[in-house]
Amino acid sequence: MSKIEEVKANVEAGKTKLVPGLVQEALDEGHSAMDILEVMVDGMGVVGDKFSSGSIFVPEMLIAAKAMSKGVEVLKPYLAGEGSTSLGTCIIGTVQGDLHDIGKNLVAMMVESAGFDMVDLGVDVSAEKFITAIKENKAVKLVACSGLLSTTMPALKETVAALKNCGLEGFKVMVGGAPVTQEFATQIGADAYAPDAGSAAVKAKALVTAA
Ligand code: B12
Repeated sequence: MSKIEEVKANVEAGKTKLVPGLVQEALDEGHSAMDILEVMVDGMGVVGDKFSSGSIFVPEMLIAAKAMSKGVEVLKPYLAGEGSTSLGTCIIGTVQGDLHDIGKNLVAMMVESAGFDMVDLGVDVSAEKFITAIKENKAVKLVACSGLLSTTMPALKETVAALKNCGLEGFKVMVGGAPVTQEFATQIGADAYAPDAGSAAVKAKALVTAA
């Protein structure tokens, strides 16, 4: 098994202690940070499929998520560039009712590296909390909302509506997460959608520089 395959297998198995070392070894062997990230994301896909088929349960999903987060910590300096000039502040969070944060954390990391100051509100974030954060922070140019469950897609819709109707201006709203599509994003009135963290960073920059 190659080092990169070992990373994937150990993320799937939730080997929290082994994954960081294996990620470092894969980097040392010359694998790119993006390639290592990709196999870890694939590993989480396998974990999700096993959960769907009933061969694993929530605790196994949770330890796999922890293992991936530990691996991402090692990759962070290699993935994030140097955002020297600030494009403004980005407020990010996972919408109310939703506790998934790996994808949101990756988006935060990449958007920050594109040049934004990042304010991460965490998970289970209500529309009111997003709005309060816009009021409390300077130069908010972007609000990024993540949703991973089909059951929290209505919360994404409500959040976008609340952000658009709160009377505050000067920021764009971007949405994303596994069940979200461009079509859904357009339907709920979001300014942008991106399928992954890399394209989220590109879109975020384009959104605020085009304004
Ligand atoms: C890990 C995991 C968990 C962990 C989360 C831990 C954590 N700290 O995040 C735990 C165990 C807590 C969990 C719980 C549950 N989960 Co879960 N989980 C997963 C799993 C396996 C991986 C998710 C993940 O991290 N993927 C890797 C990241 C990198 O990908 P990502 O999140 O999609 O993010 C990328 C893009 O979507 C995008 N993106 C994400 N956010 C944003 C935001 C913006 C603005 C933009 C532009 C882009 C963007 O960019 C990201 C990076 O490239 C998925 C399976 C899967 N295939 O996704 C199921 C999955 C999402 N969970 C599922 C379910 C059902 C649940 C539970 C309801 C299970 C239960 N019975 O309790 C609970 C719900 C808890 C809650 N209220 O949130 C289902 C959802 C089905 C559905 N369509 O609704 C899935 C798909 C599993 C399955 N196949 O059934 N889960």
